[in-house]
Amino acid sequence: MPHNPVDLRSDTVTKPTPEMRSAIAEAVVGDDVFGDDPTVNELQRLAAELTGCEDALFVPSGSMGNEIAIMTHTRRGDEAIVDSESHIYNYEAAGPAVLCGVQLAPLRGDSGILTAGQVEAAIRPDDPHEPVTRLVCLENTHNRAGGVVYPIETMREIYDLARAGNLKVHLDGARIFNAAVASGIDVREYCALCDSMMFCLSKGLGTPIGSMVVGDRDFIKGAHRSRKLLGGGMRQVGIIAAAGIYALENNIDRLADDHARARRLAESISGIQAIAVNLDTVQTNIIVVDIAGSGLSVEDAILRLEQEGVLVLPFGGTTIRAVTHLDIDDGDIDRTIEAFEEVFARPA
Ligand code: TLP
Repeated sequence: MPHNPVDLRSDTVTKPTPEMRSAIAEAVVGDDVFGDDPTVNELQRLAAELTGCEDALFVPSGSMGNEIAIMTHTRRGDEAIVDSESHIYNYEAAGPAVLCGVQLAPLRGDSGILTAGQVEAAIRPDDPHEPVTRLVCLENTHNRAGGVVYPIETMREIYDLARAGNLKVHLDGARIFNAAVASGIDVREYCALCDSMMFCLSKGLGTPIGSMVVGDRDFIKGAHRSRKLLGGGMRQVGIIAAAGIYALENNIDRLADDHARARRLAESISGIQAIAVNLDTVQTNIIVVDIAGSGLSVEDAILRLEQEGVLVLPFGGTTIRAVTHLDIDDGDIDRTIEAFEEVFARPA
């Protein structure tokens, strides 16, 4: 293989750039469990400002951020409404049940998008036989749906309904900056339509570690306790927070390049007869490809692509996922298109 493989498995695979590494090396640090780390404090201030929230908390991962939010909003025996394709429901090792004692009520969305009507119908009556519906969790962009952007009007309808019914709304905004860049809607507008949000620094924004939880002061106070309970309090973690500040200051606008590259890749390979790409869902940096028509198993298809120098992930059923990110350039997209043609248009 002449080059390093083109790694499209996830936008989590990025390596810190020399500039980010020098921000890490120069970080001023302190013990963050004592609230003494100036770099963490600055990152939390910046995250609150960018999202229009009162306060923010630095957490080790997106999954822990979601669990912290669920734990903070709920009591044991409560129920949280989610969509059945959500990350919280599928990929967090049953964290809400195990860690929070919360039952999830999964609803089938349209490309991961729930309607206010669906949510309303799922709210439990006040009956001691039933769990208490306390929380609605939404995901923007929606990973399993292929990176689709949640329509803001639908978010508003769900938020209005939740407020009227005394429910909280948590947004899994792991890729909220992708949503904002693609839709042209400020992240503050999305955050105004939820009670808490988690976003990841370690995906499209390119840091090695870390996510943020944002919300009002009371919520963040509770989230602090939940983070401690889950073992997520960290010490001289300014060395990582420095990467987060660098990412928020430098890596948001460039997400548009990832989206343009995903679009070019999706459009090019959609011409290959043996595979199917739903171009409507390619709104950000994720491409889901159905290889059913190729006659190859997902395992074999992934192996063949790897032999051509391209790494992708199995994504359920007969699908595979490719994600563009900071470490992918135009040449990598050209190589990927060639690899797809080699594997799917010129089968051996
Ligand atoms: N997603 C990862 C995998 O876990 C699937 C990926 O490669 O896409 N919410 C959403 C919407 C996510 O996509 C992810 C990570 C998380 C939460 C969890 O973040 P981490 O991996 O930091 O725990």
